[in-house]
Amino acid sequence: MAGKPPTEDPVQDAPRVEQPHHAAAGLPAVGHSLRIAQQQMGVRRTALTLLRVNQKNGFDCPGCAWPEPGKRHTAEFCENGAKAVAEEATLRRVTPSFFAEHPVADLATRSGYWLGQQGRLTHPMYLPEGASAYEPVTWERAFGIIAEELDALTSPDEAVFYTSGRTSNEAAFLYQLFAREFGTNNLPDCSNMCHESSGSALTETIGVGKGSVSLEDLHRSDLIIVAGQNPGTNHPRMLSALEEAKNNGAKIISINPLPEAGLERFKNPQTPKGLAKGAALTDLFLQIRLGGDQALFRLLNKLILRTEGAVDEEFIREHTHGYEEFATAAAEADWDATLAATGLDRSAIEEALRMVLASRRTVVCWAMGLTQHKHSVPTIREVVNFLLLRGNIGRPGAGVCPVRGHSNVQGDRTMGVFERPAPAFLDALEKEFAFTAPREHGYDVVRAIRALRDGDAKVFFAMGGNFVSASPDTDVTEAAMRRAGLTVHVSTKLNRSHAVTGARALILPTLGRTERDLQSGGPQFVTVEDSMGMVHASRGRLEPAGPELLSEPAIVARLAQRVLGDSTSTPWQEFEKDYGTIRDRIARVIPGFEDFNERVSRPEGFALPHAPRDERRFPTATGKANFTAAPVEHPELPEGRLLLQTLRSHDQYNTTIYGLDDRYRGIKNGRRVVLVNADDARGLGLSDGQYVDLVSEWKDGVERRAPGFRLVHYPTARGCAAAYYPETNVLVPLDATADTSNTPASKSVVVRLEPAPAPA
Ligand SMILES: Nc1nc2c(c(=O)[nH]1)N[C@H]1C(S)=C(S)[C@@H](COP(=O)(O)OP(=O)(O)OC[C@H]3O[C@@H](n4cnc5c(=O)[nH]c(N)nc54)[C@H](O)[C@@H]3O)O[C@H]1N2
Ligand SMILES: Nc1nc2c(c(=O)[nH]1)N[C@H]1C(S)=C(S)[C@@H](COP(=O)(O)OP(=O)(O)OC[C@H]3O[C@@H](n4cnc5c(=O)[nH]c(N)nc54)[C@H](O)[C@@H]3O)O[C@H]1N2
Ligand SMILES: [Mo]
Repeated sequence: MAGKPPTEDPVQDAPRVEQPHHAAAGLPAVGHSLRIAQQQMGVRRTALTLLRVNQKNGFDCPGCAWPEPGKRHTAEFCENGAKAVAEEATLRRVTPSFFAEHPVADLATRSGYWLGQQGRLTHPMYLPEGASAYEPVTWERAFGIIAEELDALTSPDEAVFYTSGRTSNEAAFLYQLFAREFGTNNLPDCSNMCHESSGSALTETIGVGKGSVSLEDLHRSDLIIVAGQNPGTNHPRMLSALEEAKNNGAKIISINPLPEAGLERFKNPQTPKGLAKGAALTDLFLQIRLGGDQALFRLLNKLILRTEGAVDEEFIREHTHGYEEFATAAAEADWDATLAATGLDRSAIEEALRMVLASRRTVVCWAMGLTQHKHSVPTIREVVNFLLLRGNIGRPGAGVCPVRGHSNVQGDRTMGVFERPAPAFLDALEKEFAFTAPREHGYDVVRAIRALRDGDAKVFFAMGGNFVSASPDTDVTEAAMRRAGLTVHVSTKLNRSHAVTGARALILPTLGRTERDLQSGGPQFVTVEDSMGMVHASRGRLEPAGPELLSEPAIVARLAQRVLGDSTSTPWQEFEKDYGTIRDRIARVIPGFEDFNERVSRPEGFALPHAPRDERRFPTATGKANFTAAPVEHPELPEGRLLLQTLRSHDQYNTTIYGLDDRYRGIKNGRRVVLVNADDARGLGLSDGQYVDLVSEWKDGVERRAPGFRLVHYPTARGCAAAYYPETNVLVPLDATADTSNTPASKSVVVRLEPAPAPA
């Protein structure tokens, strides 16, 4: 039997603190995930469902975007993938009677955890203007309402079409096509808050905004640097790849302000040895200050340049541009300034240099710790400089590895979900579909919030996600959303974005990855692209959560017909009937997808081309890989303040909260905690267990406050603090974004801690 959802809320947030762990995964992890899964879907469904995850004939895990190995285990999922599956395959339901019992004003008082725990959405629901509760609505009427609002706009650019990265390639392709036939490039997506900095930096330097390594490359490398990433929680299957690399002789350096358990030691539940003792993963831990990475890599680059025979001269001559200018800038890197910016010891950096010089094949992996700072783009460019110096791009066992988040976030971009589409992409789209595509760039996430806030955008449509909770500056974002005329969410589960609405609102329930997708043309499958550019099919098997649910492609196809009417010559009905016809079009529009239907029928899928990786060709403006020489920056920290990073606990998937524990960090039963170095706490006159308000300080002078956090002494780098997202999004100013990529700088928020009363 599956357990009942909680009826009370707020769930008592009463954190208990234990010692942090020094190893990840292993049997406790498997037991923990099965418990969560069984509460949601009972024993039998748990077993049936989990065995299908990431199998060649099964569905793609709706968790992270880590690739599947060629040789798969029966249980090719991880603890957190199991939680993601359970969250979707749950037997709990949110039906129209639930909405009658819970008016919007009531939903708005509930925690994200409570909302998510209520179960799957089953019916299209409508909140009329001035009404207090959502009421059931037919799909026909729902599409009619959206068409009315879109028709009434002065310009198509007053509509915003958001995507979260779980959307399949097929749905994403139709969605962007619909938005562009409607007349706008306003296609912000979760990438804008995530790996946009990686895309910006990589496109400029190597010509392709994606990672250049395969799983095989990782297994074969000599040195893997993991910077700003917590794979033990967020990409647990990556630990198996790191373990395999180590077995083949690789060394691992991890660069992080926090000692993350998964990187220290990994107990692989799929090998007998792993179960018993586990493998130590990290050979060198560089406990860096938040935002110190650019300075660190710049100094390493200087030291490499100074070492006789260390640079790959032939590669640099043949394949790169801007070397001289970069070498001049790097020569200025200074030990004292770097030690101050990074908080590291000289000896640790010297040890890192020895390991770098000993490696012929180096990979750098990174995630949000590098992408969510003001200077993220120059930081990632410096990582590219570092790899270029020793010819580590386009060589087996070496390269750049931005580890993506959402399971199809990379594919959505490939399909054209992007507010700044390349002209060549629009040309191909126009040719295929006989319409004139808008050329002006659209809004990204931050610009979309400003447009809603200022009344320049009036309709907000979301294909998945939880825009209100995921976005920065919660109060500003919520006020912006409430100004919209209509907000629409295509969703699987209830979340806060359904409770903070425009004048009118719609919730459109959709199928998840795990569910059977039957259309009039027969059973359908969809495709996804993983973090390493592998494309493969995903087939759900479970009975859909309700008979009313429509698939995402069906929703877009019907919406497009209703909104575009006679003005479209695109065969939307065909697309809905048979997704193979969508793939035929993708094959003609997007390079690398030739013979898409045929190639994706192979169980292991196929790899998209990547010019730098495959042929050391760099499709940049200069035709070469570009060295860049930005000035070194790092966050300034005023006296008596801390730099706060907002990050994920072990029991959450972005804004979806699975539970209240962060097991590896030793936090139980609570999320309102702030991790502070004991010496910093003492310096501020604060102590472990005390409650504080977090107050963010930004140059606009506005006070942003997150009240009531339990202070936890934690071995983080000096001057740095950490607390969970999305509770702390209220502290991230809308205008505090990364240069160039415009990604919210949610890993470097200057805060002061004010003593607060303990909760009653
Ligand atoms: N279970 C689970 N899996 C997930 C997700 C989830 O929420 N739950 N989310 C998915 C998504 S969308 C994404 S984008 C990824 C996110 O994956 P991660 O990027 O691993 O997620 P975060 O929790 O934000 O962790 C950031 C890490 O970077 C470190 N860090 C922070 N600032 C710095 C810095 O300045 N320098 C360095 N060197 N390190 C720093 C932090 O200490 C932390 O270890 O995970 C994906 N997978
Ligand atoms: N402060 C701070 N803010 C951050 C971050 C941070 O580290 N710190 N990280 C940022 C990052 S990396 C990201 S990616 C964003 C995430 O931003 P989003 O992608 O917008 O947020 P999620 O929490 O992943 O979205 C969860 C919702 O997606 C819906 N959903 C789940 N599966 C499906 C599906 O198959 N189809 C549809 N249609 N809906 C589905 C459910 O209704 C669920 O409630 O947040 C960003 N915000
Ligand atoms: Mo992400």
